[in-house]
Amino acid sequence: DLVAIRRALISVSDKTGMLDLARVLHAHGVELLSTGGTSGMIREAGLPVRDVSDVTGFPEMMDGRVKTLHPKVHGGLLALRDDAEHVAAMNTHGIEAIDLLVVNLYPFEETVAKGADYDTCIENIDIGGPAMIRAASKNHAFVAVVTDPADYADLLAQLDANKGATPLAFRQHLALTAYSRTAAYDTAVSTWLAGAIGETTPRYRSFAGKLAQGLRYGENPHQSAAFYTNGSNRPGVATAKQWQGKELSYNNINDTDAAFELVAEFSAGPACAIIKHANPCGVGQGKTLTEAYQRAYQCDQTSAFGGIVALNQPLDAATAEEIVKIFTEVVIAPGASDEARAIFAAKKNLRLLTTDALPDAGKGNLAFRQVAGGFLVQDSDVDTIKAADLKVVTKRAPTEAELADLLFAWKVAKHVKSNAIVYVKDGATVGVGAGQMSRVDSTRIAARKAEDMADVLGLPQSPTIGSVVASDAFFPFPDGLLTAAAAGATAVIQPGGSMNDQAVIDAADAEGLAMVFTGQRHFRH
Ligand code: 93A
Repeated sequence: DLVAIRRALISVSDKTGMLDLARVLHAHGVELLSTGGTSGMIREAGLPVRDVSDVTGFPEMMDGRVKTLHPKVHGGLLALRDDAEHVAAMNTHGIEAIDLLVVNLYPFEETVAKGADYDTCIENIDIGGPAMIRAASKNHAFVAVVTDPADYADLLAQLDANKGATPLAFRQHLALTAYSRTAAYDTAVSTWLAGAIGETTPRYRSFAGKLAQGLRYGENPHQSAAFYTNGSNRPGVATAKQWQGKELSYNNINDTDAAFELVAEFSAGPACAIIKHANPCGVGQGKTLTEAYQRAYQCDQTSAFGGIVALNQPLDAATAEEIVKIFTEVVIAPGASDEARAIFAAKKNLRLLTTDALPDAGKGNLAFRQVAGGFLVQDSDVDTIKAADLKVVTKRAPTEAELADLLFAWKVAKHVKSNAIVYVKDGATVGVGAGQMSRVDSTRIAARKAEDMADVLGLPQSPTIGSVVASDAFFPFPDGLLTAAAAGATAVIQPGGSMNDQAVIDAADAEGLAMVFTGQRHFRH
């Protein structure tokens, strides 16, 4: 299954490493064919090269749209060398076999990322390149195809080890990479076009990712896993710089994402979110970042152990000193001072990630979820409510302080798995109930956790007394609201919209609570 390489076609947009590769191929006695820009570079380097236009007998034309789309090229890539009819056709039409194809494509993804106009994006859709890649990949029984400069070293190692030939298993591996590349390329084109023409439900929807990292395991050790990135430059775990600590795990990546997206909701002053199992176990604002961290930590010290900490401002030394007092898995922040990094350096297991900025909480990517037989796609939940959007439904309107806490609680509730109940006091969560099948259970659990913390901290009373409470969806019955009132909440924020709204409002009035409706819910399943 070894195939010697006698003739190679090189046509690359990204010329990285191309000349070194051409030199070694030449040294192995390989004849080089190439397209305009690539052949110019090879010739200038003093290596012999034939222009594809000489092979095809046609000039490159139409701004290069037609360069390699010709039977002399595609026949040379597709012909089965052990099929008498194919060989006869090659002889009749003067088609020469091409044993190695080195192509990388017009930089379509980069062009889109730069914000280029419609016509420029169109012009950067490579047609001839993918056509050759797909042809060579189909014929991997005889042809090797390299689509990424990162694979040149492997190719050369194979040629060295096999006296200028490539083994089948290697060609199969290259074909797989090549087909994944053209699939991802076309996905980038269709995703861009859907956005450009404003079509949200194209008939087919595909997603492409680039392998960023193989992971040691998935959610559990018996699951293999990997991390793929999609080229988005949204600040977050995919683009962050890791300063120290071992590799992030699958769960770390998931939780770090949840933490950073949550803390990005708060841009006014210092804020901190601590995440466990993708749910916040504490979110706090403070005059300083240290205070924000302390207040987040105080919500649920028990759960915060081994958590993920996200900050909305660069990590400073004082906050770093505070964080290292307990075991934390990951800290992510939009920057970190040298002093803070020095403090963390002593904690070898603590991972520190920094980004250049916070993600824009008002903008998001598509979110998708797999089900058997397909996947669901939706806009990510980026809507936020302002005070002006709220409708007071009770006799008593919230005080200014309650209103500030209600809006804070609402932002947090959006990031808690449903059914979500969040008690907040003075700009910090004091009880979070997450992921229960019944809303009243979430209400009880959050209140009970707050009481537990009162015991731990030696507080005279539960911190839910005098708090406000957010519910991510409406209370279907008064029971949940009454549970919150019994825990000491004085004001409520919820979407409204239940058949029983009036009964819930009456219960709130009877308890002297202030309640506002958002008209919008934040399910998160
Ligand atoms: O415009 S194309 O789609 N038409 C073609 O026939 C064609 N053949 C190769 N683009 C084509 N290519 C691409 O040209 C390759 O995929 C490669 O990215 C690029 C290399 O051009 P040059 O050698 O002139 O720099």
